[in-house]
Amino acid sequence: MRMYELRPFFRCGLARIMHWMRQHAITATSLAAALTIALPQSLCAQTVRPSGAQAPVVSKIEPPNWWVGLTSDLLLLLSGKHLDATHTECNLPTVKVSRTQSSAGGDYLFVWLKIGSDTKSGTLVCRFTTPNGPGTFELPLAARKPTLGRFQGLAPEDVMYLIMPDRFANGDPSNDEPADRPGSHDRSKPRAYHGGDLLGIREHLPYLKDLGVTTLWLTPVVKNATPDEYHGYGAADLYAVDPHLGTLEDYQQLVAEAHRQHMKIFFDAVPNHVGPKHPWVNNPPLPDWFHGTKERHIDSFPPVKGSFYGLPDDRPNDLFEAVVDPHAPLRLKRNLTEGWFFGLLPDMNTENPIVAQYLLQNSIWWTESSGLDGFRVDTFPYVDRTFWAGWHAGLRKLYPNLTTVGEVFHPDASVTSFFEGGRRQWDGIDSGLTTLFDFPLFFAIRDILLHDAPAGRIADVLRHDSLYPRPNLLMPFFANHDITRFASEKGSSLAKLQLAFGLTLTLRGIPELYYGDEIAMPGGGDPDNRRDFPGGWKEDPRNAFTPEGRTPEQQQVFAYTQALLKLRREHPALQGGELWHLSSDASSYVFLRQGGDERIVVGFNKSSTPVALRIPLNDTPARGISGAATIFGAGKAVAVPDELTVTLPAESLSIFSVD
Ligand SMILES: [Ca+2]
Ligand SMILES: [Ca+2]
Repeated sequence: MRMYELRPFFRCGLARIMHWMRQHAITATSLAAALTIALPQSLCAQTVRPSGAQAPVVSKIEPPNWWVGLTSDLLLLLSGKHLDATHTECNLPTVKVSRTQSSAGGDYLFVWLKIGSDTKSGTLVCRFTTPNGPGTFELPLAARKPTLGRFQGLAPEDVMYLIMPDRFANGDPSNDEPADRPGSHDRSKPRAYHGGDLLGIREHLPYLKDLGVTTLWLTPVVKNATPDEYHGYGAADLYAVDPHLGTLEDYQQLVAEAHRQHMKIFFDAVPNHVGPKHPWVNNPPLPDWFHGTKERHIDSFPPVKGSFYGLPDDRPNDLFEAVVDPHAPLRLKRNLTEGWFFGLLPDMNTENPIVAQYLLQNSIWWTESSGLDGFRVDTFPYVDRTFWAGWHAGLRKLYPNLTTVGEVFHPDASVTSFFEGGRRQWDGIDSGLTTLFDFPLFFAIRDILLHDAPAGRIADVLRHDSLYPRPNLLMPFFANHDITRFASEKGSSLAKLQLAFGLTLTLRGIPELYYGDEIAMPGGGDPDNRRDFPGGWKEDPRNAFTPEGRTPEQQQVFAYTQALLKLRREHPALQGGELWHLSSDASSYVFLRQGGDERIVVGFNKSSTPVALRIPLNDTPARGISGAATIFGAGKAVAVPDELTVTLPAESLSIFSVD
């Protein structure tokens, strides 16, 4: 028995405990042994659990702990039974209960606290009165850790790497099938848990550092409930790490160790919905906790068939277009923000201020608990914009450097750019979002390399950068966990995969890579695109985390990616430098990156034959150069002050330093 489990008994009175000890012939000299003796619940029944079957029971407190000097307001959500509190007060004079509200027949109690700035760390003990007797709850209040080196946010030199923790590396086989999740683990089933965990990631930080990435985005680590929620997007408890992945301490240790190795960790936040097995679904804390109910709700599909905007038939009609449209009636948008995702996932009523405060506090709790550096924000357009404004304002007040990256899965920059924060849109709202994954560029890269689209599509995407407040923070990528692996797309090849890395790591912005692409991992659509990293399990026949464990093809792509990452690290122009188009046509795109004291030219040729280009420079920032040297790839460049002659081999990307 741990010490804190004895607290309710001591609270019921030492005299009673002494009496019980005498009755059971336990002497004072064996008092210490009481720490390991299970004291009977009945001992304190009259004080902790008042008479009758209706006595209040607190089974869960969210958040389970907090910090002094962090926020002055705190909303607690107590779950349990018979929590119809009529009066609540706490033991610290600097903490006031400003309001309470019980709901769902007493299954929940909301408690609003005002935490004075002079509050000392310790355990807050609160007592409440109900018609059926009193109850108590406790809230540990800790001092904040020093903030130096935590909550860092992204910088131009960063490169993000997306990991699905269940599929990366198994550091602790003992948690593969937690006791309360029987039958959930089976590596032969693509939708079951495979055993990867947080310790596995921590153990492989040196591999990631050697590859050259700086920032890890982990798909959600919160507790899920069904056997096929290995991906983490079906939260059943927003205040717990899924036991397959480890513990909160494992998450804290991962962040701390990443920081020690000068890496950053991003948390996948999903305020839009919880999983279908969350206890709230059958018993919500408030009647309007969700948009609708399990039995009666709208879904996230478009209410109209065909394209409302007259777009080509092959462009899927989606609600994102209506949401950014200042002329669209609400009925065209409501399914997006209030519908249950895929008709399946319970949609949080983020317009309700109590829900909004719960969700903001949850994000603060993960940040403060771990020191994480930013949030990848799931399903960003599916949540009302007023919520995002408040969520970002609340986070930024505490963590000004924290970066948020929104998922807006859409090919059109006029849609994606609308969601970036930093300015009020036509609705008067600044979403607060730092930046976005560059989905328009993702579609262009795949179309160019795999579907015969002209190379000039890159310039076409980039000309829309005028729509974004901070285009240099956009996140180029060619893969994530929702898309068929590049290596398994029809028409793919190792050469094309390398070109996808080449473009992603040299175009403007902060790149995102998907685990395993650096070793050309294959895989079809979800969940086949989430296979186990070979070598992450000790029983694996090959260990691709090591050079000797890689096949020649795996090593080829790994070495290519590693070399590009090293080059990006060594050249500030490739990080935050300005980008200028130099030449663009159906088969090639040549661009300049200029930053600090250096100028870098990148030449991309998608065609199966070499190209030779004479590029005038006199109206570009590259004018006046006197030399060019190849620093990556097999291309050649010759410079005269007003012209650059570039020769690019078939299916290649070359990088030149010019001066
Ligand atoms: Ca494991
Ligand atoms: Ca929603």
